[in-house]
Order: sequence, then C-alpha cells, then structure tokens
Amino acid sequence: MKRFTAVAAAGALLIGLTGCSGGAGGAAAGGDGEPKAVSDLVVGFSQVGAESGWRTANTKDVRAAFADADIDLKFSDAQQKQENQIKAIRSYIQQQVDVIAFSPVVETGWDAVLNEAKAANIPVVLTDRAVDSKDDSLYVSFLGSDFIQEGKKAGEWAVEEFKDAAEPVEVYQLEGTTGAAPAIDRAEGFADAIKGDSKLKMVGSQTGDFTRAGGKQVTEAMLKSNPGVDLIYAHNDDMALGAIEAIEAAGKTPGKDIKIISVDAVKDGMQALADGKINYIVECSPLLGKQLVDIVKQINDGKTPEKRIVTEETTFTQDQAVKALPDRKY
Ligand code: GYE
Repeated sequence: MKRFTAVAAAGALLIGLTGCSGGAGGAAAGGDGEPKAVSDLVVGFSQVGAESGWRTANTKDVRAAFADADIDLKFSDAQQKQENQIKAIRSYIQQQVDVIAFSPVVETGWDAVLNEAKAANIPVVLTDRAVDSKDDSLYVSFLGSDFIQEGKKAGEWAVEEFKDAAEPVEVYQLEGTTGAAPAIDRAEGFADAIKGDSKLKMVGSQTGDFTRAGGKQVTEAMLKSNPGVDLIYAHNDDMALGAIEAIEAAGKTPGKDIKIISVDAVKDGMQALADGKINYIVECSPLLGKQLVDIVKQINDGKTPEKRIVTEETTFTQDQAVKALPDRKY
C-alpha cells in the first residue's frame, strides 16, 4: 500500500514537471472511459537500439507515422540493453501514458514490469519482437514478422541451391542477438528446412549481435577455423555486410567462393544482392508505424485489436533485387 502511494506520487510529480496531460490516459486506453481526442493521446515507445539498418528504418517509420497521426510519441533507445527497456517502461507507467509499445530486445524476463503496466491499466503492444511469457494477458497485441517462416524460406533456398552438390556443403550461421526472438526463430526455421538434406552441414554458429562490426569480427575468425565454408546464413543484412568485408579482406569473392543468405532486405543489403555479393535475401519489413498507430486508435476507441498481426513479406534473388532497388523505401 505504501509502495503504491509512493509510485502514484512519483507519477503525479512527473506529470506536474512535464506538463503532460496523460493523467486520464490509463482510463481511456483501458477501455473504461470515453475515447480521447487522438491528438490528446500519449504513447511511450521503447526501441531496442540502433544496431542495424532495419532498426533505423523502423524508428524512422514509427516516428513518422505518429507525427502524421498527430499523436505524441515518447521515444527511448535502449541501446540493446533489457535493463534500459525496463527503466523506460517504468517511466512510461509513471507518466501514465495511454499506451506503451515496445520491441523487446530479448524474449524472457518481462513478466514483472508488464504486470506493473497491467496493474496501472496501461495497455502494452509488442512491436516487431515477441516476449516469451505464459501470461498472454500482459499485452494487447503483437505486431511483427513470422521469424520462423523467414528462417524456413532461407533454408529452403539453401536446399534448392545446393541440390546438385556432390560434396558436403559447409554452412556457417551468423546469429542475431542471443535470446532475441528473431535470432531464436530464424535459427529454428532454417534448421528445420535443411534437416532433411544430409549434404548441408552446419559447421558453426555464433552471434554477431545483428551488427555489421559483429558480423565482420565473427567471420574473420571463422575463415581461419573453417576455411572450407561454402555458405553463410546471416540472421540480418548488416551481419552479412560485415561478413562480405571479412571475406574480401581474406582475398575471397563473396557470393561466389562463399555464398551468403540473409534476412531484412534493407537498401544496403539489396545493393549487395544486386551486386552479386549476397545470393538471396528474405524480406523482413520494418514499416510497422501505420499499423501501430491503428492499434493505438483501436484501443482508444475501446475496441480489441487482433492479438497477432503478421507482417507481409517476400524474398529476393539477385535479379529481383536489381529490379526492386529503385523503389525500395528503406
Ligand atoms: O532483422 C535486425 C534487427 O527484430 C526483426 O532486429 C528485427 C531484427 C532485424 O536488428 O536487423
């Protein structure tokens, strides 16, 4: 009881200090009040970081969509640290924003803070990445890609590409951030798709943390330990771009001596695909802003948004990348 009062007091103080009008936010957003005018809504968004081209495009798109909708978006960058995201979410709870949206850096460890949001009657929307929790009442909706499906598409391409190979094919995986939904699921989908093909041998797998520098560093070491590697499966374009630098520095030709598959299809990745340095990309769209605004509006109107909204995505070969590049938005 004491603690509750302290939290409420701290919240009131913060609102006083910032002049934020979100005091009644929890009520309207929780569905037990009249909808607010859209321009009075306040949304707190906790972003993972700025680790990749995908992330930068996602941040830009989310900010633009909220600006267009005239909704106040409070934004914080967690620099890939869960503790920073938890802090940001707690501060949004204190500020009594209408809706909290966040892209969880890792899957586990969210129940406590999400229960705090629930107790404060503030709806939470997951964007891009999922949480691993038994209690799905802790969030209203999860908007993002099907990462298992993405991994499957990558694996199916590998099986097809090497179907006539006479010798075993050595595959190395550059994993995303350890414990992150896209790293876990992209590995699972890929493993599943290649498991029926005994030619494809996974010779190693290590995290490059979804960054270009990480992809480069892991590949440099890998080229020494596994000089015969035939295929790199990178969980995102940035790590593939880092791998390309390492392969070229070692005097080999990316896309030929060592083939590369990646996920995202951001501009730099698509350029490398069109240039023949990457062989195949599975698209993962960062353009989630408009759909997130829609979900916030539905919550404000007292409606129940879909629990799971899956992003539509395609795949690109080198020829398709050449054609798609001029119109690429991110
Ligand atoms: O693929 C990667 C980023 O969560 C889908 O995070 C996102 C991933 C994306 O850093 O580039």
